[in-house]
Amino acid sequence: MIEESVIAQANEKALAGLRADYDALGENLSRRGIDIDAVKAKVGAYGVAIPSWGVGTGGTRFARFPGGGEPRDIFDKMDDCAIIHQLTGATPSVSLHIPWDKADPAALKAKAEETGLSFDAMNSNTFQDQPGQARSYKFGSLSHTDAATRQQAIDHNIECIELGKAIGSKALTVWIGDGSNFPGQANFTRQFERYLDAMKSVYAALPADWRIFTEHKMYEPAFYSTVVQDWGTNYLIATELGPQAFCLVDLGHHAPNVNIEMIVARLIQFGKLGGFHFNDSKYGDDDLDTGSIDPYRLFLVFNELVDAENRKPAGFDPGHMLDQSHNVTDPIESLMVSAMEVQRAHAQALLVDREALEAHQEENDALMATTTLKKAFRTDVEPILAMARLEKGASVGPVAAYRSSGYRGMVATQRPAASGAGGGIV
Ligand SMILES: [Mn+2]
Repeated sequence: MIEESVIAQANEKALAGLRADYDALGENLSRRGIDIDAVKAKVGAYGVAIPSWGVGTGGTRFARFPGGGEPRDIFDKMDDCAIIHQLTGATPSVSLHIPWDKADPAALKAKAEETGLSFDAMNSNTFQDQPGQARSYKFGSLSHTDAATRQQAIDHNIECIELGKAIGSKALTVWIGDGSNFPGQANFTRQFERYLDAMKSVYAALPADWRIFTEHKMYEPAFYSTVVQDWGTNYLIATELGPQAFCLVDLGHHAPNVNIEMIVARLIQFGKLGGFHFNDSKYGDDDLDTGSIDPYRLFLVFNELVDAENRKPAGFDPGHMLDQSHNVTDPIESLMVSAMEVQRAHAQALLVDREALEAHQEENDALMATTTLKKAFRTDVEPILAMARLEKGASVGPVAAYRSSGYRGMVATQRPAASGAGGGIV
């Protein structure tokens, strides 16, 4: 961990300016009928999970350029995740990917205790073959034409649940690469029937207090058809499986310009929104840092979530996780900035004057309705985020504190340079 005194000294230097900015914003919000401390309390209570695979340097299908001091295993990854949470106060949990993060459950629990982190959703992996694996996933996993291959994929998912049970996780996220590359290669209906049958076996192994999240993705690695390609198919799956099954929305898994916030609203309305993989994209599943391309879209997603929180629909409890690939930045810095971008969108959405918005909607005043959203989005909520961090003992300026701590240079001396193997991007 980073020396507390390093963080405290930097915070001390920033305090007077932050206090002035916070008070000025508080006065502005007060005129708008908003209590800044109430917003800060909600921001402070918010957490987004870190994907274990996000702390390593990612890559593209062309190349990967490893950075220094990359984590060698899940224990190094959890050390990096602990730094992210120490500095931002916004990332209390880590999501494991199996078999990449497979380890002795007692050792994982001990590491969680040591780092103060908990375990978010488990993630299964049937989109690549592991050394010594009996049957290949080249032509699919849970929807494979061969029953024994499907069973192998089912067994792997159940193994993920078992490990998750031992370390206190409460959810399994399933994303498969199954699909086809040529028209005629697969029978859409038979393939989806096989998938549903296999998923019913996985669902049957869920503990009563667990949820299963299925993640849709339009294309890649299959480039002609994908078995779980969009939110409609995802909704069918969650409905077919039962009340513990929900849809996971990865922001990058849609066609460009798709109205993701509306998909979110639909899934909330019908009680099937399971959670998010936050990231950003320009062209496809780019896995760019959250909020780096289209922060307004992120705000609009949170606008739907805050709207739902206010209405409190039964069972509404979506999981929040980052899922991105850091190819040209230090992953710890990208994950800190991304976690704060998610918090920012949440805070901005909390500022929306919902009473006014509803009135404008009722009166069909399109201009004033959209201006109401823009007014919240345009508000610089940084003083709220920074004050929430300060009060939690985290850092007012996480990236600057991280850089001055020398953490990356320190772990680079302890962790040998990794090979050029591809990063996991899901
Ligand atoms: Mn994802």
